[in-house]
Amino acid sequence: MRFDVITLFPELFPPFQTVGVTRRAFDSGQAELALWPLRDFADDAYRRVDDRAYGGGPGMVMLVQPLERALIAVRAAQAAAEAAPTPVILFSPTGARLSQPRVEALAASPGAVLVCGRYEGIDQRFIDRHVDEELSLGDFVLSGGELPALALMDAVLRLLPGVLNDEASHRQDSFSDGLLDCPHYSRPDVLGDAPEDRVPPVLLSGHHAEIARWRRERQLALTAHRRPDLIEAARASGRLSAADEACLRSLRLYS
Ligand code: 9WO
Repeated sequence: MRFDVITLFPELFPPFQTVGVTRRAFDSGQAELALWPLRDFADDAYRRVDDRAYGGGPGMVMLVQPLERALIAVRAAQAAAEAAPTPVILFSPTGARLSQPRVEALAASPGAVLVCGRYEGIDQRFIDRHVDEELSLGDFVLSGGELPALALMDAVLRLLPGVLNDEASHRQDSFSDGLLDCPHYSRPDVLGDAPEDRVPPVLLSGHHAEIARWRRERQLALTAHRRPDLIEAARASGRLSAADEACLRSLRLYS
């Protein structure tokens, strides 16, 4: 898995390579991150990478040519490493919403070139010529594409084999089966005097089948309450069992 990141702020990335499960992906050699500081690809003495927008208005636009020179350098480095040319992804609120199925597909791919926008945006001609996919994390505006790039790499790298120690832990994640995750508890089993201060007794019972049933019911209840759209999607793709449907019916009786 190889990521090439074109950015004005490469210094935002190294910490990500030194902590947690993402560190494991890099240390084991399963993942590689190449940073391409955009300012290195400016062509004038002022290292200019932005200019005013045609048509006027506030804010600056990222110039096409430094971005193209950076992308040419990425392609040369990939060729020199005998690595496949990877698709170019841009992060923008106008993109398609990133989803766990898209993350899973990327985790099974050779990687991507991540272009991080700054200022008011990128000259449209770079997007038209070179960008394969625009991705959004949601309906909000950031000051740059770097945090979305880090978020995407985090989501992808944790799926690489051997990066999370516990194989089962991503099958249980929110979204890995299209439902929200169940609540989690650890010690102490009693935190205070209120009923909510106690760990649900079933989790202390040692009855694995009952615990699994309780967790599935909590997943279904939470998802039906917070994200009914996900229940519909799971139903439409045949991911709800007869027992799940029975559970949802009884939740409706009690709600
Ligand atoms: C910003 C923007 C705002 C409203 C409608 C469309 C838009 N496109 C962009 C854009 O591409 N901006 C560039 C990247 C330059 C400014 C900072 N950028 C950015 C990316 N801000 N917010 C994002 C982003 C990316 C993914 N998910 C949420 C926000």
